Amino acid sequence: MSSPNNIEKSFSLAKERYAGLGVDVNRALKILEKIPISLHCWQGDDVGGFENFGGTLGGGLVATGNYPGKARTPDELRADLEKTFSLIPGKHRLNLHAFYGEFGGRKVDRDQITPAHFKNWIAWAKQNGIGMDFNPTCFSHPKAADGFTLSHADKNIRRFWIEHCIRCREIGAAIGQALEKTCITNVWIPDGMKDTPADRNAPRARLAESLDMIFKKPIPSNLNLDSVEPKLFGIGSESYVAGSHEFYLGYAVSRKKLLTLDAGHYHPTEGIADKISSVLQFLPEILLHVSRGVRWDSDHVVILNDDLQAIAREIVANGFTDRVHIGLDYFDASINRVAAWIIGTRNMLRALLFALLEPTAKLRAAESVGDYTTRLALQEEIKSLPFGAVWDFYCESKGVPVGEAWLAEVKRYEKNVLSKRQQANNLIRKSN
Ligand code: RNT
Ligand code: ZN
Repeated sequence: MSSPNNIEKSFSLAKERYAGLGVDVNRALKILEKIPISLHCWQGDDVGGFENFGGTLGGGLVATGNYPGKARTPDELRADLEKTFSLIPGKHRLNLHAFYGEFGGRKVDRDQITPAHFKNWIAWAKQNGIGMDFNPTCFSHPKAADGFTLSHADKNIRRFWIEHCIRCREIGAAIGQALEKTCITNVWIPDGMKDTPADRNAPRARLAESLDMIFKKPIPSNLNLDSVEPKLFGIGSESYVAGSHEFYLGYAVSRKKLLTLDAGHYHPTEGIADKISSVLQFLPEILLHVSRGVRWDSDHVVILNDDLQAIAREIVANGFTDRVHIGLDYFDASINRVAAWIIGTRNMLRALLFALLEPTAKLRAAESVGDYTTRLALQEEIKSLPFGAVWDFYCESKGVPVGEAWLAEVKRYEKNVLSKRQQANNLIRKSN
């Protein structure tokens, strides 16, 4: 491993190299430290939640693997998140789903939740100085069992989910108020059909009407912003999804809502990077669910691949860092869950840093005179610039492990904390 001295030396050489291309490395780092990543709580327990009526994962979401040590309580999940945050440079956010409320052993149905059920989460976020985002949970519930929620043909079921979403916005506003940081409340519903529908229109008409009811009450935009998340198909909704891309794009533009672009929600070779500057012509702000689909919307841990770099590049090169809110959305139960968070978040940050170190002015100058040869040559040379030295220095300057050193800390945590949880599980199983 590099000594602090070598890290500084490599950094200063890297700085010079980038300066030669007109890139101000210190400026890049100043921008990077102001970009929060919203960490999705659901990586910590395989999208399980803390309700007390034993639902199973639904809505076409599938978490595979049974790596030991998943969080079983809010305190365990918070401990895992604290460990995660301590190994990632910068200040970030927590993205919470409604079924992670604390219900004190009681059955509190989704249409009954209030900010009080989230007071420990809010206090914890405040203590840690982080912002929060929020999500209605319109899946893993008996009233979502037939695959429809806000677009359901049954008025009572629609009413139930509308009430849930209304309450979630109120909770979002309470979060925004308490933390003095705007909360984004993102609505995603699974509604769709496995096989060819006879009526594609009616569920969409009902969905638009339900959404209008949910968003009827104005909430100050400094407290809560609403976002809507499209999807083209899912498991069990292969032939039809009511909340498709065009549906929600139209909805967001006409109702002045944010649009959530999830990297796994489009056709397998269709990325979201190119959508960013398209939709931002018509929407002031958007939310991203950065994810990685392998052959389908499989929600693999985000890796530093071309797709991720393209996303970061589009945000940074266009100066959209204030208009694009970055959240992660994946869940892998086959590896250490804390490591999964850290790997994905560090990759998101590395992609952003890589983009911040791009000599964009040079690339655009070449492009503007039609010199596509220079553009391509530079785009390729950039790939072997000393980016790693800048990243290492950034981690070091933020007091988090450099390079793979974070892994030893996670292994220690696994040995001392996570593996004990599994033992406790075994004990419970044996005594039954
Ligand atoms: C599902 C959506 C949605 C969920 C989370 C748990 O396809 O991506 O965002 O993953 O709300
Ligand atoms: Zn998503």
